[in-house]
Amino acid sequence: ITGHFSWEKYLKETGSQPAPPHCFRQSCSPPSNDYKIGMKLEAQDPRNTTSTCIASVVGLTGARLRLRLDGSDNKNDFWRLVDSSEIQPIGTCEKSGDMLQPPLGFRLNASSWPMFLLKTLNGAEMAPAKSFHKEPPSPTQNNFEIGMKLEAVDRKNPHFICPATIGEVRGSEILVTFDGWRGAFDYWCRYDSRDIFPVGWCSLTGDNLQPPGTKVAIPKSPAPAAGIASGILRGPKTLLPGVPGRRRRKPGRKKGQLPKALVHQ
Ligand code: MLY
Repeated sequence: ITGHFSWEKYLKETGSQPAPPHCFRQSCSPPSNDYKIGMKLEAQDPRNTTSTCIASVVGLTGARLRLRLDGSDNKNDFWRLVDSSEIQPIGTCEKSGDMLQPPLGFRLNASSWPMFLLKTLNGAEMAPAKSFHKEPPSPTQNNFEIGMKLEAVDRKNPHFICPATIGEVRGSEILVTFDGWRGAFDYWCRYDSRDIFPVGWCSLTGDNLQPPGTKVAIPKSPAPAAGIASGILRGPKTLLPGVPGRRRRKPGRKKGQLPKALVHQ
């Protein structure tokens, strides 16, 4: 393997600061992940959040579970923290007087749901109550500032957690920008989103932190070298000579290889 990503080195190289842990709706000591593949639990259907469904743990990564709703296909897996308020032990729904629902896109005829439910729960290994952790409280206000570094779920590829930077702050919302990906994966979310983590989270939980992308950012406003209104005439995405836009790889660096600065020696 090539060298892994080092926050320490990266923060120095980029001259940036991590967002302080109190900015996040995350526990300062991450919850333990005591689940096992195959265990069943109740989960909110992400595609129909008023439904409580049966889910199976199909994967484990750091403090997260990869879940699949029973009766659904394998194309709609989703990830939840073990301290998510959207998961609960089997039996919780019934105790509250509600009924377990088939997932959106239930593979069988709706009329076969009661029998399917019976069969899927019969002999199932249910995740024990002690493996569910209380969701941490939300910070009382948005304490993020532009430029702060963090770790964030790539919502287009939610199994990935990646180095990111606060790009903008607007009221309760923040723009999460992914380092080295030219904006392609950026998103807005609330400051108390469960998809964002303090620097060092993945190393604490044993989750896998992706290295930053290697794509060079397109500058927001071109350097004012080519005269007044050049930006207007050319449009914002046109590259001016001397602006570090789409640079070629340095000679000697192979395609897909990280720049030296990003590799832990
Ligand atoms: N196959 C995808 C993966 C991109 C993932 C980007 N994340 C990590 C920000 C692609 O190359 O587009």
